[in-house]
Amino acid sequence: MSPAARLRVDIVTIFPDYLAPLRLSVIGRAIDAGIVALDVHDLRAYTTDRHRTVDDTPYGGGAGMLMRPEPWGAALDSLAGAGAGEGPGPRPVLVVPTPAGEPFTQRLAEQLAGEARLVIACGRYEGIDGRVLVDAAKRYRIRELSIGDYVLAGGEAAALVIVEAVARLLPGVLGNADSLAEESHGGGGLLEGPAFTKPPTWRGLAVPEVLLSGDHARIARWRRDQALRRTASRRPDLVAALDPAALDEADLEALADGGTDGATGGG
Ligand code: JD2
Repeated sequence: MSPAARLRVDIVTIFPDYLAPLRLSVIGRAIDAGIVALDVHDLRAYTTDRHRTVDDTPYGGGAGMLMRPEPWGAALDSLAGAGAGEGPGPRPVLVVPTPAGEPFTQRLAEQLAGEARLVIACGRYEGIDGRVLVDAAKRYRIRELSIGDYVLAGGEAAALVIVEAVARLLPGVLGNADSLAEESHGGGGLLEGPAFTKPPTWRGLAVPEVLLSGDHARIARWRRDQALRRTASRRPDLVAALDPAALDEADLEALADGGTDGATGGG
């Protein structure tokens, strides 16, 4: 028998093909390497009527349709006890993408990357009958998550986002261990500034001289200035969350610049 994957992910959807891109690129290789075990399940397989119905009209009226509870109950019952998560140990996490969810953040991605199992319930229409998660809470730890303040047509695109953000954190998924270390330490709640590769001049545009200087202290200062200016310009919410005690004089100057013209991140 092959060794257990680091993370098992079961996704329930009425559009299984929507999740096919997870088998490409970085996450696809993690699946091939046995680090991630991915199973996508068609919700309609859990219907019992001739027409495989998953939707119905909302009680109390209102626009649109809702997902009926019965197929969801059957699917989630079936997956709660399946495979590695069976028996003792914590209940598996049930991730439910919804525009009414808690914001999905890097911190949450890190938490989920520490789990052995995730089940992701992708709704469609105007969402899922409200009793489904009340009932599922007996067998799962439920996380209703939103990937951002805009409205999608269903949970599948959010599931793609969440699985990619979580799986890339697993040991062995990214080729370069430095890229993760840099995010958690060098990042420090700032947006990254611009980056450049060869050639040194392209279409008349030169790479900033400092990056070719070999002066590592000057390069670090320049990069931090760029990050601060860009963050001040684009994400004042992130600037407000910075620890003022962690900012030196040069930092404060860069933040003041960014507030006025940092939109291009240019120097
Ligand atoms: C979803 C819909 C409720 C209107 C299932 C939208 C999401 N950040 C996000 N925006 N939208 C979603 C999302 C997730 C799941 C569903 N809909 C459509 N639901 C009111 C329209 C149905 C996330 N995560």
